[in-house]
Amino acid sequence: MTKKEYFPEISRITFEGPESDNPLSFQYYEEDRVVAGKTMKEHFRFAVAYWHSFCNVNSDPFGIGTRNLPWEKTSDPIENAKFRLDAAFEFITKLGTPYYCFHDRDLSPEGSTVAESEKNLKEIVSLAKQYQKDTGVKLLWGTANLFSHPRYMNGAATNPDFDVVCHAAAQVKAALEATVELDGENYVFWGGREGYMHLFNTMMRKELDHMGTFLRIARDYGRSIGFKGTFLIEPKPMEPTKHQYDFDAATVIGFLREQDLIDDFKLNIEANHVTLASHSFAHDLMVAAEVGLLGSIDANRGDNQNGWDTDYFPTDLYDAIEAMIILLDNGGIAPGGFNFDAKLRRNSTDLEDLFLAHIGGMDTFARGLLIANEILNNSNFNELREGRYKSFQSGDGKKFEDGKMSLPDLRDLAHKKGEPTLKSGKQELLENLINRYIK
Ligand code: XLS
Ligand code: CA
Ligand code: CA
Repeated sequence: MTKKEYFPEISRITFEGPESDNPLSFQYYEEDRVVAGKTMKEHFRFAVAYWHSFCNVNSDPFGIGTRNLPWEKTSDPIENAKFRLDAAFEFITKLGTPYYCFHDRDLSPEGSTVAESEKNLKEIVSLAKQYQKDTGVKLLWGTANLFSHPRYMNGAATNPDFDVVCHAAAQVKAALEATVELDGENYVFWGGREGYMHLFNTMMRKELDHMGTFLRIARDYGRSIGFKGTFLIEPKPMEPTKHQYDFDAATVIGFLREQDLIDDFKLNIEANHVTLASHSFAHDLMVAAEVGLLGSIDANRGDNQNGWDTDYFPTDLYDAIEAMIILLDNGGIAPGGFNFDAKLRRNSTDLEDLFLAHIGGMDTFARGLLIANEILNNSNFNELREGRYKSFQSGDGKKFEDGKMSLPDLRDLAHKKGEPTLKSGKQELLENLINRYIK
């Protein structure tokens, strides 16, 4: 019996180059092309997000779903979970991303008890394991959905009710086991509803300490069952709570240091979360990369007009070039990757739209990589930046960097040297440089 296909009109998406007018082909993403010493496949380690791609029906607070999911065929949630898995692996192999990511509840339904939820997850995980084996698709990261169920309305690890913290732990335990079983390379903690809606019913210090304790015991359990990958925290400043504790990269790095988590955790930077925090995507990438904590990327985009968490597919070439300059400087993203945490618009209702959206995202980053590599190799981009700090390379500047100068020493130098000459920051030159390399 031939297997039912969910996307029968679409075959494996291939590279056809920039001249092609076939929307179901790659113009820039050529998985085996070597750029800066690595193939494109290795640079990006692209992943499909299970939740937006296979669970989301395009509903919004103003209306029910518009997207028909042909794999939701029965009223039995476990049977549907199996059809969904089948559709997911068909989609991922036709698109050609090497990875996928999931929440526990995307894969399998919550049961009426903890044990039943665990059983449901195990059943689907064993099928997923077989699909991974058959297709070569791998798990970039797993996570637990600690925000949809009503019990988490006041948070999970930071919930003021200990009974809820226990349920969160049960879910994380099972999700870690699923991730290990599927050879997941990372495990993500996005702070769901860890934050507050009002400061005056919240003991913020206590909640932050509970979160630290929770993460330490989760880490210890993960390590004890053989998880060797990176734990990731995904910053977000607001939504669903008015203030999320993992506000932005700088806040999370401070928290990891304070809570003794810095050796096991890195950051998963989502573009749209960073812009929600009033930074640019490049800003948080750089904050994390400069201290060796850039772990993975959720590739998507907000909307300049309103700043919401719109989760658009990423199609902004400037953003991609800036990101890829930082990524190349960082020596890559592995064992993290680029996960398309992005969703179709409410009025994108054709089955092929999911392909078009991912192709656009992959091509945008591939093109960004090619341009970033040209800029770094052929322009004076790095000299311009580093040259501004040349006064610290030797002499008194170097002594200052090494912590060998006092405040009076500096005062005496200021007096002796007189007024400094003004040195241009060359911003316009740098901005023009990026445009000049977009061919
Ligand atoms: C929501 C987050 C979420 C995490 C995984 O805003 O982006 O999808 O990536 O829980
Ligand atoms: Ca995300
Ligand atoms: Ca988001």
